[in-house]
Amino acid sequence: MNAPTRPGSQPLTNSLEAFWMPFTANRQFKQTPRMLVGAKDMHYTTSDGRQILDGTAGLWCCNAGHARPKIVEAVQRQIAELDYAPAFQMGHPAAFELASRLVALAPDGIDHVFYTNSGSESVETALKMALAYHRARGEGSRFRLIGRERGYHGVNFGGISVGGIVSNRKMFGTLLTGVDHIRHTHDLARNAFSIGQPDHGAELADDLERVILLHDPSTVAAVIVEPVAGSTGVLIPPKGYLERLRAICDKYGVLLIFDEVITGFGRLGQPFASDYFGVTPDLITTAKGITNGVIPMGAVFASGKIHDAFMTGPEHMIEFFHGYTYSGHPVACAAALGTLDTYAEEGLLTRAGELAPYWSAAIASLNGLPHVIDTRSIGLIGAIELDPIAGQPTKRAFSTFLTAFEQGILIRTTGDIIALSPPLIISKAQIDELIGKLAEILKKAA
Ligand code: PXG
Repeated sequence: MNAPTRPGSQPLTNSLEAFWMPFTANRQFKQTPRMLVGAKDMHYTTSDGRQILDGTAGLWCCNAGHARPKIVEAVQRQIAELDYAPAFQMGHPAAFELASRLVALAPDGIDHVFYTNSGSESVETALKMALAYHRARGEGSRFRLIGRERGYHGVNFGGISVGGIVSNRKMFGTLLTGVDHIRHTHDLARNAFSIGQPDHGAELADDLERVILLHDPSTVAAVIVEPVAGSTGVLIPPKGYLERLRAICDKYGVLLIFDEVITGFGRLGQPFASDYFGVTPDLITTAKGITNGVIPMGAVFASGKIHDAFMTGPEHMIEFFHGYTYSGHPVACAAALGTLDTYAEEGLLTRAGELAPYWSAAIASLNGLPHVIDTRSIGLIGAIELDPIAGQPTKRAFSTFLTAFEQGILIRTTGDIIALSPPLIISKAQIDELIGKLAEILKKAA
């Protein structure tokens, strides 16, 4: 066994060395670790006993806040009763109950659920479903997948191939073949300081038509977009844009996939962004808020049209050669059921809509502070875009994150953009505290 050591030192019982941390500046973190040891409702507790106001719902996942009793109890009960059940050719009741409840929440026409364990797996699953759907219908020539610049669809090979974040792609070889990208919609010159959907840019959807025609529609299987792009720094779709994507997909028989890993489960004030924007895709990828982040789980929601295309051939045959050991894990299902109960009892799937005017005004109050080149908001999502320090991109936002953490608020940064997505239980007083502290930090920033 390797005893954890640093060169030249005694074995450490609690070294930070061994854990290679995900999406983290490992060396910076290990010099000045930020350790969380507890969480309740709107707050984290740090290892030095401080309370941190959660402005990000963990990583966009704890929509009902932390350590909520219904979810804790559901998980405890399930783990004692049925800890694991094989997912292939076997079932357990909670998986079916949950699927029925999820489908009841989904937009009309979306009536089946396929379980995964994360957003990344939901994306891979949806892309594979799209390809296999066309092939099952005898249109196997539709093999191309289309993503969008600046899109984030997790970190697996399909997801980074259709994704459009350069640093997530450039180190990893040739990726999937047969992928193309449409333009992103971020346009500060025309849309800076918008509240809600920006006015300009619906015509950018026509780029989808250009790409489809370039490759010929007969080769195109699906396009995947985030209705509101999160990880890339909160890009809100211009008015009319998503409707136009839908129309172009319909015209050419291309499937539309909405990646709702962050927008699903109430972030915009409706169960799904599809409801909020009134645009129904063929497939919806979800994760995060499905279990309030408590147990890893994701789900792909599919329309009847897609599901039914697979239900042909001999009945004893597997229809879709795909799935995970932990698809529909009993403990994850229990967490999800407890989560849906909590959302329903507290009206959380629509609460972001009630808070949105107050929230947007709070975000817009940051306009005019030093280095703020844009603020934007929709539902209970906000972004503050900062002018990068010349020659040192990302540094200004990251310093703001570090100071914010010292001062008791948790924010997220991507590039030089601060993204906020608090739990949906946040109070107006807590919004004031979050944005007030952030304003003070921005005022003092160099
Ligand atoms: N799709 C979208 C739209 C996402 O936002 C994923 C897929 C991947 O999910 P998993 O569960 O595989 O991580 C995501 C994840 C951030 C941030 O700070 C966002 C995500 C993850 C971590 C941080 O914006 N989104």
